[in-house]
Amino acid sequence: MSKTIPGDRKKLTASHDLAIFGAPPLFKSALHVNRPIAPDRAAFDALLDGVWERNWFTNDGPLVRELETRLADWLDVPHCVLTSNATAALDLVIKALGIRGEVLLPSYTFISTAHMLHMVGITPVFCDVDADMALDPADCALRIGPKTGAVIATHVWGSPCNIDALQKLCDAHDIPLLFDAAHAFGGCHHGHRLGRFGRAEIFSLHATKAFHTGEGGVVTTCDAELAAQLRLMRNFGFSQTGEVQCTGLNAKMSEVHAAMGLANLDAIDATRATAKRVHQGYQKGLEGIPGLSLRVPAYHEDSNHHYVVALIDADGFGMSRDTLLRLLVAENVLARRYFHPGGHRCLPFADANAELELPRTDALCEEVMVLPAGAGANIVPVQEICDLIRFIHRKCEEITAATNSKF
Ligand code: T4K
Repeated sequence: MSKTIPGDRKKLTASHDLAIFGAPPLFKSALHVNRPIAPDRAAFDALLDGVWERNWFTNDGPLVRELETRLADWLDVPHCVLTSNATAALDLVIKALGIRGEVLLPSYTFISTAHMLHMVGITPVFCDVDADMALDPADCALRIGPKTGAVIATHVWGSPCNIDALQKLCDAHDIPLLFDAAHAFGGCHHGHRLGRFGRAEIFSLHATKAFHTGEGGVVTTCDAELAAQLRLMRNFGFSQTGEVQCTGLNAKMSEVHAAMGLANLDAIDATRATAKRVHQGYQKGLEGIPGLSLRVPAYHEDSNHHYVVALIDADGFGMSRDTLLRLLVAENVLARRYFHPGGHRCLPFADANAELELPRTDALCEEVMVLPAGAGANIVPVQEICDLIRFIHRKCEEITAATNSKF
């Protein structure tokens, strides 16, 4: 897996071999978290030829319709509605379902959901996560009230959240359950691919996702009426005959983006196999390092393996996650913390939530480190990254002593 990373590596024998002390970085080029997979260029070009021949670039074009049909088939869900991105898709779903008041969501998720809610006048109610890092149904139950209009749970890191418990809770309160499936294309629950659960699921098809269209989103649902409404709403509320049937906005996917999706869908099996291989490589390579554990999803039957998520316990590992990140970034391993510092501590929500205590979220924000991996991960030198982390752990006392003045 390391063949495409050029150059001779420096040998790591003493702590002063690390880039933080002035040595050259271990990797000549930056290793990113979730670099996009580029689709086969010939397949993409062939699809674009058709776009040029038809001179039809957007507005529910044939490639958008073909991708919707193929996604419905692949995900085994009756309705797929493609959009310009997942954030716009969520906006449409909220408006189509007439959701108001308060919406429960995990604090440990991408800030776009809370911002979208805020922008449409809904109050996000931040909840804590469970041991699987996903929305905790028990904490949700404590925060549901008469103003709660919906629950939006994230299938974080590509595997399902606790769908069954959340559905039970929402059914008991007669409120819609939506899933933010931005991370989770290809994840499975009870042997079914995600996409058919809750009232609707919303996938991001951003370039960094397990399956992508460059920019894009897709709403999947078993609700035919909702799907029809979303189709109108993504196109300013216009029907096929040009009449305005409801309020809407421009959330359409273009033909060029759909072409990217079709070309990527052709390669999805290979993409998934690579992601799994990389994940397994990290599992093996990082095994037994004290204070470092890889996230193993509790509810997953088949994660998409797109994210490699490590937890760093500062006492056990010998240094904090942030110190380790600095050392890795200096070596051009651009590992990242994620969803930091948690939605309830971000603008514009921090003041209103100053007293809110979400201990698991806060702990994750201190401990999570996402490693270079994902769909484009066939260029990630997994073993070398693992060896580097192991070396840093072995030398942590020496490094800490020498870096005390730096950090
Ligand atoms: N819900 C959740 C749970 C989400 O994670 C997201 C989006 C959403 C909802 C909303 O979905 P969308 O409305 O976006 O469809 C990225 C993405 O912009 C965002 O889509 C994503 N989640 C979020 C978690 O990640 P950044 O700022 O953290 O990463 P970015 O774009 O800098 O890319 C990551 C790395 O990939 C970079 O280090 C550089 C590299 N990269 C990126 C791009 C775009 C490349 O090498 N090539 C590229 O073309 O936001």
